[in-house]
Amino acid sequence: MRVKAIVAAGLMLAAVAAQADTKWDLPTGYPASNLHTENLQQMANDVDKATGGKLKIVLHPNGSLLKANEIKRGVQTGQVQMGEILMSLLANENPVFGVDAVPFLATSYADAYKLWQASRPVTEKVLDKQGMKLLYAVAWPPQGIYANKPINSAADMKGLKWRAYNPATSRIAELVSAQPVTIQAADLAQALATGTVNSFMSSGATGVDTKVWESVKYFYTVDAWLPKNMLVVSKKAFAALDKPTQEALLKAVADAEKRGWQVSEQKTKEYLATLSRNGMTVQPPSPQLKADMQKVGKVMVDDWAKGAGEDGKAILDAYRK
Ligand code: PCA
Repeated sequence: MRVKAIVAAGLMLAAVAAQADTKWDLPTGYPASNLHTENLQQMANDVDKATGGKLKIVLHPNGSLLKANEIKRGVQTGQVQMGEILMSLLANENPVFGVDAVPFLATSYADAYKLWQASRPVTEKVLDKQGMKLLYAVAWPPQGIYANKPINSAADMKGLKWRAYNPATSRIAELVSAQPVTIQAADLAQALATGTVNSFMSSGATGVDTKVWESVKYFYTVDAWLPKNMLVVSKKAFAALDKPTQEALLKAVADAEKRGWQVSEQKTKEYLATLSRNGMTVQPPSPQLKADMQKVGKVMVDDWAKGAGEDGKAILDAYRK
């Protein structure tokens, strides 16, 4: 009798365990209202719905669980199951990750998307070797120059206290003789407010996220590149899901990738309008500034191609086809 009861209790526990919801943590480096974060939240909601609550993905925005530069390691070491990462942040590890931050290689959404299609297979391969599965990538709006004074040429950038967010933006500072300091978006408002930095390159999105007009007054729409955030999952965590849940996740991320690119492009103008509305001067770069930045871009494309070797050549060939 007692044995039977114990066996029954054991079976019940096993049944409960099999049904228990899986909870995943998803750290991101950007605030909840950011376009990428909103897109991720919708993806998480879609997965929740499609799996009847079996897979719950909990977002941790703005570096609240892991800082932007810690997220990849967090996924690799199994501390979290998923993570959103600024791809070009990893360019020192492998130049393939930095192709979307090479100035003037792809400056429109159409070209950025084409570049992504050209670089996706290699990117997937590199991540796979590191125990991660690439789920999607979505572009940020085009990158321009923010500064606390008018900038009409590269000479005007000399000596600026320049906030960098990846190796490419540090390199730009070197090439124009500005002083680079690496600061991730979550700490940017503070760094501007305290005068640690007075200039940087980024999108209108990050300008709005950080209410940049409280510190800087000029934005030049250089449209130099469109960097991407990518969503990755630990292969181990993914393999532990049952087949229908895996399929629901893959469907939700495919939808999110499509939606993300559309929303990013749609919002580009709105962000610039918000900067203007808050008193900023928003304008295209002067011909001199544009020419100077293109010179910087030329040096960087050549450096990139050299550093990225065969993989890089394959990406550029596919992109230019
Ligand atoms: N915003 C992020 C990365 C690119 C962008 O547009 C940032 O400034 O950190």
